[in-house]
Amino acid sequence: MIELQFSPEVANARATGSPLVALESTIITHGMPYPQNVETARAVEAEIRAAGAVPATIAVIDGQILVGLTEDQLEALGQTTDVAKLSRADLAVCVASGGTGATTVAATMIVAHLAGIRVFATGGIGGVHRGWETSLDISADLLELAQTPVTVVAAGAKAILDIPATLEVLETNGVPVIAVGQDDMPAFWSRSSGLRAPLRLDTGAEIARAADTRLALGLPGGQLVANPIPEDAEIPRDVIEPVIAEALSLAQTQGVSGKDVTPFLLDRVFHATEGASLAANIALVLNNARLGAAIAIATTT
Ligand code: PSU
Ligand code: MN
Repeated sequence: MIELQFSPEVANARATGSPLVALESTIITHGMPYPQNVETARAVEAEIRAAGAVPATIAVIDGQILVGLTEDQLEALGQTTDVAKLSRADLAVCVASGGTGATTVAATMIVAHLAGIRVFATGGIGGVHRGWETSLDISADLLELAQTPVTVVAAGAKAILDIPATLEVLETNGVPVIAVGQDDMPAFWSRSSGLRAPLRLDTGAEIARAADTRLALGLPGGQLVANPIPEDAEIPRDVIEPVIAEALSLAQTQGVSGKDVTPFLLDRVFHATEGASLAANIALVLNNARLGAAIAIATTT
């Protein structure tokens, strides 16, 4: 049995039964530039503590699966430029070979579940990429949601994706997609994707009850909670869409593929919007952290 390494704060929360919220590390290493990545990671942790829960940032360092990072570990991870991006397929090889890597949504869900943590907050999940007809690029995050019982709070799927196709794959795999406080499916930097979300709930307590009910029904898998970015931070769809289109065509010309696609697109959008996309990304992650804490607090079992 592989031992998880709990930080003192997380170990204490487990001993006292305090509500825990898992956090991923790929958003730190591949989703944002330094130093905003580390500052955001700290701010997200602080937001969760202020809301009455305990943050557990997950990563693999020197083959150890860490649940909760110290200040130094977070800083080191944020500064390193060649950290591996670990999804379901990569986790075991990294641990077995004593490697270091940042966990994606899929790998973070796996570790959170091993640690008994039922709620996880992030920015946007991976999904079905535009051009999937030829690339077959479908994020492992979607299949993880189908099988691992963790509630993932995100601002929808990233807008760089094919959102209708992403919703179809989630539906096929029995994943509840729950918009919070509105009928529309959010689109990461924008509050609306122009599509109706499959399901809607309005409070953290309702979302926690839905997760408990899923377990009681014996249904495997998690839930995707799609929490719209706060109004004052959003980038309207008609502003961001041409930027995404340009980033996508550049990715195609340069032959970017596989794991590199998402980080490449996020970086291009960041530069093209002169950092506005990063500011929006930070605002939405903080917003998701608050909701994640509320769900964790309302989770009983
Ligand atoms: N959310 C963000 N920024 C990110 C990611 C999510 O705001 O960088 C990461 C997550 O770790 C997610 C991954 O699991 O991007 C998706 O990568 P891919 O499309 O290669 O599965
Ligand atoms: Mn992919």
